[in-house]
Amino acid sequence: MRPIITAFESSPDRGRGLARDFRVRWAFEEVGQPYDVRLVSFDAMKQPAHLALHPFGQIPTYEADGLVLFESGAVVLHIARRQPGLLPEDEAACARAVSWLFAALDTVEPPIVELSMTAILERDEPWYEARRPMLEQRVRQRLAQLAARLGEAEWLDGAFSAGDLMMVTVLRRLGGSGLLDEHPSLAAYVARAEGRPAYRRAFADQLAAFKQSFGIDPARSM
Ligand code: GTB
Repeated sequence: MRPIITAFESSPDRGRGLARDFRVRWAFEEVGQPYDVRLVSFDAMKQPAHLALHPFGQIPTYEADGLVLFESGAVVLHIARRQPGLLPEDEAACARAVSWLFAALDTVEPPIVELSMTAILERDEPWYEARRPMLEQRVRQRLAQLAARLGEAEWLDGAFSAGDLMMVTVLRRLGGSGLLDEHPSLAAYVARAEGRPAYRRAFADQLAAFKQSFGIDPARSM
């Protein structure tokens, strides 16, 4: 059975690959696993059928061979453990790659999400201008630490891994803020990952889904 994942029917990111189904699509492409996508509306996500798959009524979900998963990190890890390509065979190197996956989700993503949600939801609040520099500073601290560890290396720990995949999807959320560009090595790291054939295939697929949902000719570029 081909795994089935869920994604936004009409993604609010307008096809920029920022919703969390993208990391799962990319993982499938890296390991060469064909998959199907079921697009769901915001309304459908809150209905019993979807809540049976995802207790919080969100995307992405994963279904295959009777197994249902939610949480993009768990899904990417599951894909990476089943097929070669995203986790090193060496046990210690594999454990380090998993550390990076968790670091992306638990240590780097939270301040980035808080900054971007503030910009979306609190821009008109009286405290916004005072709060934003503090949130930016938290992101800057993590980026400086990450850049220091990456150094001149191509990837975070040896070969490209699920840890890099997750970290890059998290860093991409900073696009347009200028914060990533303060660290040319991190900007180059993200660009390097975006150049991977698997990334490009996953990106093209989610963009085609977005265009289809808005009736845009997929052959025309945006
Ligand atoms: N921790 C969960 C995971 O990693 O899977 C978080 C899942 C999650 O936040 N899903 C979001 C969702 O379903 C979509 S990705 N939201 C609907 C809801 O909660 O009702 C988050 C997202 C949305 C939009 C953008 N964007 O427009 O740039 C980026 C990220």
